[in-house]
Amino acid sequence: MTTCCDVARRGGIIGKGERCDMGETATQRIETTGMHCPSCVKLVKMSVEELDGIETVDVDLEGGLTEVRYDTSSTDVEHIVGKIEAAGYGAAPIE
Ligand SMILES: [Cu+2]
Repeated sequence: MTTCCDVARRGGIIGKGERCDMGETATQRIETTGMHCPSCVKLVKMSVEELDGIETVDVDLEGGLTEVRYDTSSTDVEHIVGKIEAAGYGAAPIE
């Protein structure tokens, strides 16, 4: 689902980290397995960023951890996990 915030973000009306006051921002940590170099980190990051409503993606190669801040009205954990898995890595949300 594309929101007005996404449209505004793409059009450069609001910055990447900014958001409208519609949706809630959630932070999800995801155990990410199978990464072994900085290219893996980039791949995971780019894959997740393809989703609408993603605000920030931080990937920790050493710790095997991806931390995603996203707009709950645009996407959800299942979609994020699906993107990481589609890129060829293991993904398990951490409670
Ligand atoms: Cu790699």
